[in-house]
Amino acid sequence: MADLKEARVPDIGHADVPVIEVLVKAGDRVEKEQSLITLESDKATMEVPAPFAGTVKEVRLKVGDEVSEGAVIAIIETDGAAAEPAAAKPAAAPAPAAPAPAPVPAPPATAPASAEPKPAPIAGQGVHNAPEGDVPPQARPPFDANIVMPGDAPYASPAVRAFARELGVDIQQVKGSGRGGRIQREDVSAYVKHALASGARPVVGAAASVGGLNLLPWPKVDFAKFGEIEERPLSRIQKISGANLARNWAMIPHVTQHEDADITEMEAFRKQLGAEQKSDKGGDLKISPLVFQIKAVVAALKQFPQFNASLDESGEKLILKKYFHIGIAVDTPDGLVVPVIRDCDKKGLLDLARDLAEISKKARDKKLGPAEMSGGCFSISSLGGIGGTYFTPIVNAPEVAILGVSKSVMKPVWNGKEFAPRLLLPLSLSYDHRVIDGALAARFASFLANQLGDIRRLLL
Ligand code: CAO
Repeated sequence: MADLKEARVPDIGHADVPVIEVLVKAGDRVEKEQSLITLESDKATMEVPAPFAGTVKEVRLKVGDEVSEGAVIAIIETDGAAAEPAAAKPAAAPAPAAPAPAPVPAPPATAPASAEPKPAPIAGQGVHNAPEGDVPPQARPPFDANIVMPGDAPYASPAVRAFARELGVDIQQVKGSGRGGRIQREDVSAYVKHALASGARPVVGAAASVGGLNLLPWPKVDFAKFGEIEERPLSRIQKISGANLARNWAMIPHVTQHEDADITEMEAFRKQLGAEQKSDKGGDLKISPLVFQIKAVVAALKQFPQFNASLDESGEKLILKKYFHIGIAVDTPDGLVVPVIRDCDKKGLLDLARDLAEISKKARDKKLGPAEMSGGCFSISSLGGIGGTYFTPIVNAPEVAILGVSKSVMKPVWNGKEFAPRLLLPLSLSYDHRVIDGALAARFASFLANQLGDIRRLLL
């Protein structure tokens, strides 16, 4: 048998919240969870869903009304006992996501809150909208509109959201021109027009077939609530490199191949060369292990040209490079920069040592120009002077691979007869798996280790 029931405003965490949209009218058929009204607090827009299915008999609110918990939104004639077993037999039914609403006539509005049946919590436009599942009502934390609908989530009516969904547009990317930044239908159209005109693809949601990560908004936390804090703005370099790193990490399917190079002989030669530079030439040219790594990388790039390549913008073509410019990650007080040493194939170890000293100094003195940081084919990130074993360097797009170098360690290595002390250099080769297969990466890493293990090979 059909029943008349009140749909009420749930606990929204605020009082006197304005109604900005009424989404149903008398005579409408509504399904459970279908939005009835939209409320707009000073921080968020929230839709209030129907706690049960049925036919709207009367709408009790209008746009502009200010409501608090318990306000009657509408009278709904439910589909009858068969369709709503939880409402008819609350005690026997499994714990419902929302307790059954009161049949008309409802308890007086002055009744204590605890005696009031509470309607379902409101839906937060799909953001942080955790499924309620079988959580019993008493176990649920009190509703917090700021958690369900974070303040920086965009304001948009369901109709505008539906329009954006239809076009495959991620509403998070659209800038609202309405009151308080509210997104209008025209804003969605303008976003699409702009994206098409600029040749870029609109950022679309996960449901659509192309692009877009549809990520949750960044958590907004008032850290000061938990203890003392200090705010420090990011440097310009950190902001720029951060944005690049985030894009590269998100867009490139990374795999990291690890390898150890036996650099015992190389290191002896490097020390000898360094000492000669000091005594014979009276200079202070430092022979860093990095210059050997640059030479070995160039040899490996020649052997495996797919590593000396970039994907074009369409992602459908590989550009193979015939030059050998190597980027070196340099740690500066303001953040990470990657100057490029050009034509490394044409330079000897001493030339590279001079270039490395020059770019490191320029980087730390903030004297690098944009030209000195462009055109790289492959990057090396060395943490060898600091410590650690292996790590996962992030590919420096549009390059397709990067070599991470950690601190060399003396280890016992079995030589077929006995364990001998050998200096091992941990290598971490990250690569773009769209371009490079695992087998090729393993060959590249192994080739690299052989070059460093026997530096005579660098002459070949
Ligand atoms: N194993 C053991 N020792 C190493 C080593 C290695 N793999 N690499 C360098 N060293 C030694 C050097 O020989 C030097 O020893 P001495 O003081 O006895 O000469 C010492 O460590 C310090 O080296 P360094 O780091 O100052 O110089 P470098 O030429 O090796 O490196 C540069 C130059 C610019 C790469 C480095 O200074 C730097 O900035 N590294 C950090 C890069 C970085 O931050 N990468 C992370 C990117 S992701 O955030």
